[in-house]
Amino acid sequence: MCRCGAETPTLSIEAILAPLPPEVGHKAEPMQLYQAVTSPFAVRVRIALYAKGLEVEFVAPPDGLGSDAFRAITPMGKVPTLVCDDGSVLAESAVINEYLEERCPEPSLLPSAPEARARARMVVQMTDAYFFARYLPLFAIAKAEGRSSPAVASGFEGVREGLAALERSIDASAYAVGDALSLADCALAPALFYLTEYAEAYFGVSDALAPCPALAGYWSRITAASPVARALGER
Ligand SMILES: N[C@@H](CCC(=O)N[C@@H](CS)C(=O)NCC(=O)O)C(=O)O
Repeated sequence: MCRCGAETPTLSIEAILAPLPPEVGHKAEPMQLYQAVTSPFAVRVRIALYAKGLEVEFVAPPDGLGSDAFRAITPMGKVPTLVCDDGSVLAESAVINEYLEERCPEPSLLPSAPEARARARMVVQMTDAYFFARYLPLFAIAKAEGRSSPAVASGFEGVREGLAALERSIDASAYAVGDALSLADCALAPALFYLTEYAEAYFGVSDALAPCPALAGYWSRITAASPVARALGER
């Protein structure tokens, strides 16, 4: 008799030793990722998916980004948004990647030492707070005031400061932190892609990485990592 009063079921030794059915821990239904190929935040999640060999169904936002129909699915109407196979809806690319890491820990996108794991997360957060939050608004400012405007020039100073902080935060290695692809690379590689691809055309800045030799070297190497090349190549 067990503590709840129900009778303990008897199990044969064969049943206990039998291999688990393949579906245990792996639901058959694919997760869905609302995304856009051009979004650096969706690229971030696609790098993680490809690194882990996970298949999800890619879905376009209904009626486009920010639409009422899309906001009915995800709070801010932004991509990426992941619909888990239990129906949970997850927004925010950094959170989605942390979920994928917890849900499918192998191959890991975090180093093993707690300090290195924290540094990988630090690079993700710094990329968002000190690069994307400063760089992306410049597109609207340049459109409204012109790419040579003082507002763009002073805004880009903030971008340079963010890059200098990232320069001091990454390892001198093929990867941003440690010796393997991590969540830090998922965030930083798309950021540097958007910088090197668009800064000159939109803001007249061709030398953004010149004062950052560690970032420039990193950028020249990280594109060889196949999940990064694949995700960026889809743009
Ligand atoms: N912090 C968000 C940013 C996502 C984001 O800004 N996505 C853009 C595309 S790059 C978007 O969906 N914008 C639509 C809108 O703002 O209405 C994340 O990391 O997922």
